[in-house]
Amino acid sequence: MKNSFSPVVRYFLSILFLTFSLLSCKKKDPGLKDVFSDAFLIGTCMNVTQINGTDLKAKPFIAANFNSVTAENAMKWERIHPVPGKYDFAVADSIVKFALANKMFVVGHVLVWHSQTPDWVFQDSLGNPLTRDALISRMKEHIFTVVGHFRGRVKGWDVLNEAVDEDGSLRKSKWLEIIGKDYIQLAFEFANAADPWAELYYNDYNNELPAKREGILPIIKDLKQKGVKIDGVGIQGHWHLDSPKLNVIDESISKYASLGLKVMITEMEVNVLPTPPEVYGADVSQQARYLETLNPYPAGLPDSVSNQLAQRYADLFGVLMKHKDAVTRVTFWGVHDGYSWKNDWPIKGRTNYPLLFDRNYKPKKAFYSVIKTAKN
Ligand code: 9MR
Repeated sequence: MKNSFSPVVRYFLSILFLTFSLLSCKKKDPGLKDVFSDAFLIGTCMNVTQINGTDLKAKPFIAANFNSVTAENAMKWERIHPVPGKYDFAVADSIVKFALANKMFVVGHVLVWHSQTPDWVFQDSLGNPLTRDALISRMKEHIFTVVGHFRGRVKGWDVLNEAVDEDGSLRKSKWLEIIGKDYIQLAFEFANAADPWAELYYNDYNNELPAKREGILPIIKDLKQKGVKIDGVGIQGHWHLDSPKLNVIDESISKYASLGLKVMITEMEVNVLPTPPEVYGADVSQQARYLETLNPYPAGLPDSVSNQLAQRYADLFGVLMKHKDAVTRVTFWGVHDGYSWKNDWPIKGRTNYPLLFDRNYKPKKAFYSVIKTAKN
């Protein structure tokens, strides 16, 4: 049959066809979780904007890239149990529902913590400090209610968060002051009684650093010797371009794993902004003053720093992959750079770039350097 199109039309049609084929052949980036499916779970934390759909892109993106979810704030005492006798499960329930609909592993964060716990928790109705027995009952009631509510849906709980100070001593929290050091054992026992099938974790920041780690290891050994169930340790992983050293992380994973614990990186990010080393941890009560010099990249991250970040992430994932038998999950503390708490802490109003995806959900150089580590 004679071709009825003129050569000019045919020429434009073939260009159109070629462009279309090229566009549709452009390789799609793999989902982060799929790249590491033989190694460990890849998680993110979720906030209200994402779960309520204000950010329309968030949910499909999260489902495509992550297979574990932690509520960034929705399960903290001040949110889920804001006043005596009143629980508010609404946000946490939507996060859990979304996660389960997408076959994700849900982490419960957090049952017992010194921070984000209202003052009333430690006081009676007249504002006097609670007795030891009264605080134990209150802790038990909270743990039974929250863990009981999510039983069978939340598969692992951060039972205790940040109970140890930088020097390895027990943090002087209200929990310690009023109950004494067995509050730790009690928290794990209550969580286990409330859901015998859930994994139970101790979670902290800077706990890969030797002094803090050496304070935590004996606490965990003691729990294990007493037959108290504890399944894993969360190293939060609020890290920096220059700190901590890789060998410190490497050694700490081995030490925790040698106790028979699963090891998780539970709140990972890499800060790229100048930060006073005294606030290298994640103690939210610390704040530093804003100075323009401390916010050097408001308009975008220079290539030189993007490259440094990519290299740092590759090095960190190199260590995690080396320990993939012990490491069961790596959770990023934020879906993309725009969502990171590091834009506002320890200095408010900065522009940080600590994650693998940029503010438009585009994979950064660091994303590609991380996925390469899965193939080595
Ligand atoms: O990212 C969380 C931020 O939105 C909250 O304002 C802050 C205080 O509740 O907590 C942040 O998450 C913390 C986590 O729950 C525990 N480890 C340290 C994290 C960063 O502060």
